[in-house]
Amino acid sequence: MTCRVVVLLSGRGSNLRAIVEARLPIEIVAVIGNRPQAEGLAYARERGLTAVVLDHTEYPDRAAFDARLADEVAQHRPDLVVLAGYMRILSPAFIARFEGRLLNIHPALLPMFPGLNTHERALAEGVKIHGCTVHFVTVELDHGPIVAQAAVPVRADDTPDTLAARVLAQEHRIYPQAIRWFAEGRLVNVDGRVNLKDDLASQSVLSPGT
Ligand code: NHR
Ligand code: GAR
Repeated sequence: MTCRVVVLLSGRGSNLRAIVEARLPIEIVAVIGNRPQAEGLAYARERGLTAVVLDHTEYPDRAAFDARLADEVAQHRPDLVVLAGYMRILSPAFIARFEGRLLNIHPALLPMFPGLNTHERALAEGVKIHGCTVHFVTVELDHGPIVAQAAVPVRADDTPDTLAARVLAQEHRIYPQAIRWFAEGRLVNVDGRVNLKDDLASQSVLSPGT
């Protein structure tokens, strides 16, 4: 049975595109966006995917929006829910319904720089290595079990934009890879650590490369 995937996004959708273009053994059964103008939704429609808009500004509060969002996601009977540039913190009630099958890509080497504006903060701290992390989503923001990471160098003349672009190229490599591992049933969660089945030597740390 192919893995049914629902993608949540808020913006550009380049990670969605990378996932689609990786030709994974998955079926993207819906792409749901909270901003009507999100480019990622336009891309999904172009590809003939089911694209759903749920505009959070039309709901009285986060709990009401998340309840509606959870019902919409559940309707598509996902095996996996993928956050791909989804910019709204998910309420505990939402997480409870999908925990263990919720992945996020975060543009930093967690547990450094959880939250927003990660590239600006990395530059301000003067770190020499930065990167991105795929993790399972839990109630505690950007603190769920880590599935894969990729590192990039920080250059002296970097701006938030040049650094973001270097990190984004790595996001496009490791997110499809992590989703493939999930779909193949190879991610094993042991005491909050994720192991890759048949690969105890941690190939899930992906260094930058070609
Ligand atoms: N929800 C939970 N419960 N746990 C996580 O780990 C989550 C999550 C929802 C989204 C992605 C995350 C990231 O990778 C993510 C992880 C949004 C914010 C945020 O502060 C922070 C982290 C992430 C996503 N959002 C503001 C809010 O009030 C709104 C910001 C905006 O709309 O531009 O929700 O970084
Ligand atoms: C990506 O860099 C992703 O890691 C980040 O937003 C960008 C979305 O790009 N996610 C967050 O910051 C979550 N708070 P995309 O829409 O082109 O995939």
